[in-house]
Order: sequence, then C-alpha cells, then structure tokens
Amino acid sequence: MPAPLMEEAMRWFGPADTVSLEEIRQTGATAVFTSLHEVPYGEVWPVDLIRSRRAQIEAAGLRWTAVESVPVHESIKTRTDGYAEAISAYQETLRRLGAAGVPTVIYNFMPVLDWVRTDLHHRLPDGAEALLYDPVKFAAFDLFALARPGAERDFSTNVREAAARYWQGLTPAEQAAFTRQTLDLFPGVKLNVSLDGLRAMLSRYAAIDAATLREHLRLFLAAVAPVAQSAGVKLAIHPDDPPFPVLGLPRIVSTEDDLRRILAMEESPANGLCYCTGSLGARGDNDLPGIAHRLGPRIHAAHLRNVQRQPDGVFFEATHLGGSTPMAAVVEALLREQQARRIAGRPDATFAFRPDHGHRILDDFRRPDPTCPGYPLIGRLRGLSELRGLQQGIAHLLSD
Ligand code: DNO
Repeated sequence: MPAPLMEEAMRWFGPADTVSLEEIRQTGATAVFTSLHEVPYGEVWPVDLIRSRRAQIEAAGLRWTAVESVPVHESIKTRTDGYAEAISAYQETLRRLGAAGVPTVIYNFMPVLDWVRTDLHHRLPDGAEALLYDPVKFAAFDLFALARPGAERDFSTNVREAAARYWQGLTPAEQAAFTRQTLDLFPGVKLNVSLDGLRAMLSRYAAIDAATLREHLRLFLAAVAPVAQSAGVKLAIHPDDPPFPVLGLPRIVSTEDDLRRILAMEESPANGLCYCTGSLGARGDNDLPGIAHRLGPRIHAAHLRNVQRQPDGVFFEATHLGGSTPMAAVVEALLREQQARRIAGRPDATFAFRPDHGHRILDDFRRPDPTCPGYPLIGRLRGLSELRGLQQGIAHLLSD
C-alpha cells in the first residue's frame, strides 16, 4: 500500500480575503486553514460565528481542517493584567471549536510580533516577487527608525555600519515608507501600530527573558492542553519567524531543542507542533528532515515553504521545491510518519499541509493585492501543485 497522503490545504483569510473559497477549490486543495480574524485577540469566539464560517467553507466543498490561529493575547505571554481572563477565553474557544469539529488549532508564542521581513517586493531574475529578510535593513529599522535603547549591542560593527549607510542613503520619504512597511507587517496582519505603539509593546517585555517567557508558555499549556485534549482539539505551536531574537525580544520556538522542551511541558497528544519549514529553515543549523523524523509523532499540521539562505544572513522565499531546504527529504519524512501512524492504528494517521506563502507571479500582478503579503493565489497554486506531485511520487515509492 502506498503511504497515506497529507491533506492539501490553503490558507484563507476569511470573507474579506481577495482570494475566494471557490478559487481555492480550483487549486485542488480540499481544506482550508483559517481563523475568525474579526474577533479581537483575547475574546471568546462566538458559537454562531464558528458555525456559520464552517458552513460557508463546507458549502464551497472544502473542510475547515485547522484554525490558524487562535492568537495568544499579549497578557498571557507577559502574565500581566487580564491574563487569567484571556486564558479562560482561550479554553472556552477550544471547547467550542472542538464541539464544532475543527480538529487542529495553530498558535504562536512570539512576543509582540508575528513574522518579520524587510522587502515585500523583492524581484527575482524570472520576474517573480518574493519576500526577503535583510539583517542590515532590519538593523536600520531598529537603530534609526525605532531608536531602541541598547539596540547597538545586538549588532556587529559591520552590520551597524552597513545599516547606517543604508539609512543615510534613503530620502526622508523613503525612510518613512520603509518604516511604515516594516510596522505594517509586524504582527503579520496589519494592526496599524505606530513607532510609539511598538515602543510601548516592547517595554512590556523589559523584564522578560527567554526563561521567563518559557515559563509563561508552560503555564499557558498547563491550562489549555488538558482542555484541548478533552475537547478533541490538537494544539500546534508555530515556530518563530525568523527563528532568532529580534528587537531584543526573547524567542523560544526556534530550534529543535526549543521544540523538544515545549513538547515535554505537557506530555499530551494535544500539545503538538505546526511544522513550518519556512520558519525553521531560515537557520542553517536546523535539520529539517531530521526534525520531521524525530518529532513526527507530535506534528499536527505542516507549512511547506522554502527559503534561500545567503552567507550574509539575508534570506528570501524561494520556490517551494527550490532554496536551502531539501523539500523532497522533508516530504519523505512526513509521509513516513503518516505511514507509521497508519501501521500503529493511530486515529489521526494523516495531517494537513499547506503551501506557506508563494511568489507573486503571472496573473497575481493583475489581481487585487493579496490580503497579506506572501499570499497571492497563483504563486501559491504553483507551490501546492509542485508539492502535490512531490508527495504523490514519494508516497508511491513508500509502499508497505
Ligand atoms: C505567516 C504565517 C504565520 C502564522 C502564525 C501562526 O505567513 O505562517 O503568520 O500563521 O504565526 O500563529
């Protein structure tokens, strides 16, 4: 028998997404990862809204296979005012999602920001646009736009000098545009943060180091993992993107060792991973196929994406099968995991993957802007199609 295939999903940002469910269906995906983006962070998700969103997805012939994300309120990460209420709200949302039959909940534990890039329209030689992270530009933001006290200690002399040259080479209008773009991307979804707003958000972490943040995650998991388990929901933590500290904030979900520590916090199958090759792959010392192999039994969802790392610390989003991560070896490890689960008779023998991000290509340039940078339709369709072929080919070879 060939290895079981992973379910194919696409991310959908809800009714306001410039990509419709009908379009997603035509990509061949059978499921979506989506969230109730309209519910403010920290609030309980209304049952009616969960039900109607699920009905809308199913009416389009798709399945709501994972919530991405139920965001973790900042008060939970900092254990400050309101955290107990926010945790109770989280628990209740998990119960409601379980009752609605949504099996997986993805979340992250990145302080303040979600993911970070410095270039949203990086042109590749073939004319495609990709997202890129340049440490020099990010240092320029940190040192000169934000002017964060102590930031200079976080960068080497070379990077500081290059950042100063970059910043001084921009006109005031370009500096303002660069600052706005960086701020807009910060929490992954636009929250209209100002520089002062960001400073205030960062100041809440002044006394929180990695050990403290880890303890806050442990306490969060102790409260929510048992609830998730009895609700029939699997929690899947998403790695830090990029997987190293930024803006002086601690990052605790960046390496295999970090992931192991998190899994050990609650030895419950409800406490698992969203295995994101794009995030983890931005570090050369993360062994992606090895992580999938060794931590496979606790993987509940996968984001498949590739990055091209450069020696100067720059990375950009490559095609899904190109770049620095050996995607065939990753897919093989994931399919072997599913095969092992089937043989062991695990009820969750399969999990879902989605192509994470995509280049802007072809008709993407004529379509409305993607709701979130990195999420154009045609580029993701290309990624999904390539991954589909790869997984079918490998599954065929892995027969038992
Ligand atoms: C970026 C995504 C992340 C992810 C969250 C999960 O495109 O992978 O924004 O959804 O970190 O909580």
